[in-house]
Amino acid sequence: MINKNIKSSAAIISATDLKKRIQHHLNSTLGDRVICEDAYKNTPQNKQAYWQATSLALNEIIIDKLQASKVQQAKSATKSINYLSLEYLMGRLLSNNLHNLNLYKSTEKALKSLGFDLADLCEEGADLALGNGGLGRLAACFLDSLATLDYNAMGYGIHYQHGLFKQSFKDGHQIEQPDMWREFGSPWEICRPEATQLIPVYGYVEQQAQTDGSLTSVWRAGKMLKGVPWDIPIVGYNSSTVNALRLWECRADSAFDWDTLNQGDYLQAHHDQVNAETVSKVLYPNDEHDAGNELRFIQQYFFCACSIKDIISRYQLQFGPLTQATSRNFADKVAIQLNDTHPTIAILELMRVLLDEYDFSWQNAWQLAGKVFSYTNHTLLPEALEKWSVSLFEHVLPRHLTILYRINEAFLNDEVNAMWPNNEAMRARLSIIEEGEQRKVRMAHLCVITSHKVNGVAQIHSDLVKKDLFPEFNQLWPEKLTNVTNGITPRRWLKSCNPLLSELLSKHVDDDWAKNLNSLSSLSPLADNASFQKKFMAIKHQNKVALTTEIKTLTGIDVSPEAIFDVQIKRLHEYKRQHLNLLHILALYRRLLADPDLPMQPRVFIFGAKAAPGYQLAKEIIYATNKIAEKINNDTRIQDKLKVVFLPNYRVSLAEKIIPAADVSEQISTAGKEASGTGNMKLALNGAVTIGTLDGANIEIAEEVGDDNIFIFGLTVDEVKALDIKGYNPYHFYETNNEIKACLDWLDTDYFTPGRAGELSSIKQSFLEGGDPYKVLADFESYSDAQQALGVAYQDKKRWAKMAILNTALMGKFNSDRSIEDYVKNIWFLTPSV
Ligand code: OAK
Repeated sequence: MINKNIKSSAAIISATDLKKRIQHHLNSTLGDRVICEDAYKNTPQNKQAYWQATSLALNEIIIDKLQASKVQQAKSATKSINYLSLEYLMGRLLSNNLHNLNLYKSTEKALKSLGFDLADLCEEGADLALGNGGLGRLAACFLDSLATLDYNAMGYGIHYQHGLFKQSFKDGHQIEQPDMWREFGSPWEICRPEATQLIPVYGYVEQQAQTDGSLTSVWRAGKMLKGVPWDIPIVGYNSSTVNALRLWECRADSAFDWDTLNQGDYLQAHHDQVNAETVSKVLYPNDEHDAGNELRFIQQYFFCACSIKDIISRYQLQFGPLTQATSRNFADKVAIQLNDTHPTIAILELMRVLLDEYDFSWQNAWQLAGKVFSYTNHTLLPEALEKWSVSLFEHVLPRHLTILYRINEAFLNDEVNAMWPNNEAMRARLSIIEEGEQRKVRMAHLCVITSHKVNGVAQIHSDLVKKDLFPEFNQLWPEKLTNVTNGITPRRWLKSCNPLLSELLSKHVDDDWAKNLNSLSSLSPLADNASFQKKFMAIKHQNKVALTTEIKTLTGIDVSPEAIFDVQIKRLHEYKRQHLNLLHILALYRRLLADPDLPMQPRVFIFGAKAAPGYQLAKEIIYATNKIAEKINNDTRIQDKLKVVFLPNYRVSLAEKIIPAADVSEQISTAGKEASGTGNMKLALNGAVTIGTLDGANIEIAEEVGDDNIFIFGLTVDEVKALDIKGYNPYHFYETNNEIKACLDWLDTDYFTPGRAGELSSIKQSFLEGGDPYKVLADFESYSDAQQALGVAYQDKKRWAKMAILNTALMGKFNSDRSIEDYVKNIWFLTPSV
């Protein structure tokens, strides 16, 4: 019962045909880069060439489908969703594309006859790491689902020359190196010079008298940027659709610069303007932290402006001129989703284009904007809520600022005043402009005011968005704020990354589970079945053996696959509380030193995390983890009962190796801080059992798997709030819990950093003098108890197998196809093109 109903136009391509196509690229496209003698076959250069030839051969097939999809989408005249995101964490594409086209097996065969192993070749591809973390990976999962469900969708973003930095460790410290994902080009991208856009920036606004006596604003731009699009095809799974991810590269518009040069002193006045090429040079490596400088602002504007122009020209190509008279049709055919506030300027740019270039009245332009835009909020952290200074706006986008003022004025005078007449405090709170020494633009306010729908990304998060973040907006427009719980694509996060488990599931599930993930629930009755348990756990063991080898290669550390593999993989942030995990590791270590015969299942704690280069404490947590790991891993007294591994350069392709091998999933954020989490879903889908707080999507995971199959601990959102109101005193826990005290005092010694006492003290300080903002000490005891219970559960092999199987079986809700269908039904109102 394998791969029911796989229908793919590409499925008819045979291994022989694929081999010919690969050979064609080896011989012609790649010229003499391949060395044919057997002795050289497996050199890195040759493997790269074979990877490239295979990718090029596949991309040819994909481009055919892309063209066919465009024709079909035009024919069906379906509404499109345009997903605007500053980040896309695509990972590698070869294996995923092959699986989605049902060509994996035949390509494997083709390559085997050429003397290569496909899985091995897939490792040659660079990750497309054009994002930081959750928000960027979600965008990638959503593109996969949109194509799978045959929706007409375009992803828009920036073609960063350098994606997220590469991480390595030097004496335990994080070192950052530039990411060179396309140093010599990428076989997956297609340049589209015909869709180049010119983007004005800087300059000033002039009032021009019209013949009827009225005044219009004319923007005299000071510089022109050129946006060159690169398309990356997005292949649906077992569907007819291939969509595109369109990434804009910024170049100087030399013609414009020559022109302004002739104006002499005018150019001089703008000598400090950013250099065009720097705009798409590098991804800002901050996760949930506002970078706040001019280049970042221009990045946002640049990609929004290119995308809005492109959306309009695609619309006009298909449906004819955009005018006030046809504006209703535009709203029927175009939806634009803002992935957090980073693309907010798209709202102002659409308004500007409609007003200044398409002669729309204010009323018509504003109505249209409200119909097409919707906004997703991905965090409640105050430091991530974007605010740009009014003076920067004025300098870079003077025309947009005048539009923004008018939107604000209308909103305050009409809507706010009607609801709260003459209420100055309310006006100040809801105004898009934050008054103060430096006046600022609140980007989230603009998004909420304009959009017809605003969603959070898990039920509890959406509730908090309503209650705590935007209570007044919720009062004004009770229908506007809503929830769409996040999801993950089961294609990448099970089918492609865990082939052994995928095969087992396909043998026991009638439906094509990679499309209909809910069908895995039919496995539930097998959770108690001894023979199925054996098979399921044997696969987990095999995946653990593979990860053991990877760990040895990457770190030199020996770990045993018999141990519990306890995994925390995500960006490093205090709210995610890697340091709670670390504190518990210290406690376990102490307990083992006090009693080396302590009965416990050996444990390997596996971390993967990048810290933002400017986030000092996050880097110190990485350093502390590495130093503590070094000491523990080399301490023979504890008989290998405890190991700690920090895998360098955590990224999508590394996640694909760790997740299938995980026994335990650490989801331990302070309640109310993690909007949703998606790693929690990936790990549970692959049979890891969660230890977690009642935060984000953990709550919904617990609802699905039931309390017996998850380890929940810690303060709830309401308890965290109550503690804040009462006044939280971390010293209380330090003084009354001996284990906490001993572990924190340990960090002040040179035990883990011989001869350099105090190197790890900043973590203790953050808990005590720093006030422990994320309540690590308050949750420690409850976490430690849950860990104890988990260790006991693991030793009951049958109980654990049942838990693991049920986690896999009951993740259907978290298919990103379901998330997309929620957006379609409640926000975008699309119909499939096929
Ligand atoms: C990044 C930058 C600014 C604002 C939010 C983010 C972000 O990555 N947020 C994360 O988004 C994920 C997808 O919705 C959620 O699962 C994470 O909980 C959230 O932290």
